Amino acid sequence: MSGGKISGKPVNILKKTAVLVLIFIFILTGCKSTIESGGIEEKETTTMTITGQDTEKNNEKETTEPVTTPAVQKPEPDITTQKPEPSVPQTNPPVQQTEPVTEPPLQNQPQNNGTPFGSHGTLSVSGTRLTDQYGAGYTLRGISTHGLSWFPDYVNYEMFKQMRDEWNVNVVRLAMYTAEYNGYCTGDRNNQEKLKRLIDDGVNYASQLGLYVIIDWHILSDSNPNMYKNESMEFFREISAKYAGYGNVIYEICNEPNGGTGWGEIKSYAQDVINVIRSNDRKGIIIVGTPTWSQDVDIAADDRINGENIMYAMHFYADTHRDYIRDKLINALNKGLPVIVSEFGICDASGNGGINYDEASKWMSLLNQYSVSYIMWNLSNKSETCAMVQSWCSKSAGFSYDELSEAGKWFVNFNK
Ligand code: IDC
Repeated sequence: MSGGKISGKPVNILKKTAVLVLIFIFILTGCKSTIESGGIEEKETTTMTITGQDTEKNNEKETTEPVTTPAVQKPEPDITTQKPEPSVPQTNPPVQQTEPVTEPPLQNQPQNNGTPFGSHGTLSVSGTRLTDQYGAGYTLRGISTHGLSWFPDYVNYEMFKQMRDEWNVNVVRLAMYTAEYNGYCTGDRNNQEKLKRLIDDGVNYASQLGLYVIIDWHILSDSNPNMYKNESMEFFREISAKYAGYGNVIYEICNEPNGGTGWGEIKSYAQDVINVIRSNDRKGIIIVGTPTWSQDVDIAADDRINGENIMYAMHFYADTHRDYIRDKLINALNKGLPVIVSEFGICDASGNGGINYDEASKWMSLLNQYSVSYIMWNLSNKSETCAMVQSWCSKSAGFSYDELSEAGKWFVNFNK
């Protein structure tokens, strides 16, 4: 645009043109004074043409030659063609989609038509991962309730719908503690019935919405699953008989063995509970917890349980469990073990402390790399870092972004 870029050629042409115009005016008017003033006008016109500040006035002249005037040829960048900035800053990189592209968008789909279960059907285990009814790899991405006895209100249709439609969730885990507060094995009969009704509600909402649903026998302070093995067998006999035909129900038979419970003990418990489930449901996915709060998947990888459609649980809390536990997961996967992260948090293992975004991101890239399914702990407004809802928010569905905790916001952004 600067004058320095202008070559002599356009100036010469313009000069010639100006002379022609002068002669034309002279012939027309025959008046000397007009010639003088016309000379001045021409100078101005020439200047305008050179600087390109008034291209319209000189249209006629410019049509006679290729448009070489730099000012015309090099327009300012057109801001209207630039990509608009997103109005909400993206704090997380988009999730790398490893799913087959056949999965339709979930929003505004009729129930069970285009929904996760409606599109993918009953899952199986193949190699290290889940596959859908067509044999394509499928990754579960979801959220776990807190203990059903503590926070029953979040088990409702609208909540599940929001998780599916707005948070891109395809599985909900129903966590039923066995020993803690009103646990299934420590509370009374009424309490057991209440818990079974909640599970039934949860399974039905999930089924109506075409979501997968995990029924989680949430052992924790009862560190050895054999402690309540009879109750577990009775429970899973009833549950599997009831839901065998649903196709979207997944059984998690021991959340987190701990307190030194060895893999051998877990395996013998698992074999018995699996037999009970298989007497009713021949194909449903069964998740088995592993030693040390479901961290020792590498041990399970060397001594697998017989049977089909069995997944092994790996749990992590990003600020506590780092490279050492990630290496266990990598080892197990490299040995071909089908692993599911049926529970994780991005704070420390107490469920509190700060969020460790860096470690969380390392974990999630690893899960993405191997297409490992993941389920975040927990859907509640408890005043703890791992709860997904702000503690001051008493709603039980229909959350706005600001009503989510930092952990909740992180999940929603990550799982977009
Ligand atoms: C925690 C809950 C907390 C509850 C406690 C009960 O977040 O509100 O009081 O259990 O003992 C797990 C467990 C899971 C824990 C969670 C966080 O599976 O039950 O929830 N955690 O401590 N394993 C590792 C961490």
